[in-house]
Amino acid sequence: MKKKSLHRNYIFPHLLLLIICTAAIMVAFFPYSFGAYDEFASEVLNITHLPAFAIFTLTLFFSLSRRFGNWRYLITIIISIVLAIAIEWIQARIGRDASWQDVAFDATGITLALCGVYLWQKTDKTSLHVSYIFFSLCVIALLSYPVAIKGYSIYWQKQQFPILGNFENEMDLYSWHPQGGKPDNPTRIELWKNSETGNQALRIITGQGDWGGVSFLAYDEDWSNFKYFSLDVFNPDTQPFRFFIRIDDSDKRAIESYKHRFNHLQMIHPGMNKIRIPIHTIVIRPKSRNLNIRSIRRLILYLEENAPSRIFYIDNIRLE
Ligand SMILES: [Ca+2]
Repeated sequence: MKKKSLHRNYIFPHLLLLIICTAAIMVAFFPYSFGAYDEFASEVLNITHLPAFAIFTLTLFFSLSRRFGNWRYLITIIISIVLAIAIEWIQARIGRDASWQDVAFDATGITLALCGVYLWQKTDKTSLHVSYIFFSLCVIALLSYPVAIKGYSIYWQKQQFPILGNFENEMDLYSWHPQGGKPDNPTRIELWKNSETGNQALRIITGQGDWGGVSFLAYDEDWSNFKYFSLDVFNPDTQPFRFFIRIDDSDKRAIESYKHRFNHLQMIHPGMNKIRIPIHTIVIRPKSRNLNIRSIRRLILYLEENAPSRIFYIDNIRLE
């Protein structure tokens, strides 16, 4: 009878352990693609290290024989940490993203899980149990916050469509990213408010160097129902400058070669420049093929190679 119940007690954690390890190996070592959502998916995956390792630690602990006594804690910690480091070590060697941040998430999951087990085994005090659950939820909420904001910003960006950026809301800063310049003098961006009209625009301060400007991830938007892609560029300088507009579709060749994407050179004169490009022009511009206007992945506005540091403003980026 005792033997039977022991058997029942150990078969479940062992089975769960096997399932978790198989799932973790599939996710950690096999390539996957979420297309335009790759970056977001990898951030979500980073966070899932915490619950995954918490569950792994719990199942590992309970699948170890009770004969080990308090050694069960040490054995669990050692195996879990070795596994956490081994996953990153292997990922670094097969071209997947490996990071100490992931190991930190793993360690947090391991610590929370083992503290929980210890608390439940050593005391029956409900107040301690509740405090522990509250503390754990706070830690998880704090660590998940950046990913939650990122998820919300994607939803918010889609709600604004066909406006791609009017910069009236701080959320625009999650959609538009500075790029280029030099490592010690990178491009910076900020919302700028016109004190007379109250209108806000994006102020771009490019670092001296290559391809300084801004990029926007369009999440494979369908632009086929519109006639024009439009934007305003304000040049506070007394000299004109060369300004480039690049549009990629979701075809991976677009990122590999300029022949497979829309490229447009525009002179930006002193003062306000209202740019309006027919959608049809965008479709037929790539040298090697037509752009898939039903699946627009990326928009980049930038200055030429080795351009001097420059300040300019963009606003009302939209489809009409
Ligand atoms: Ca505006």
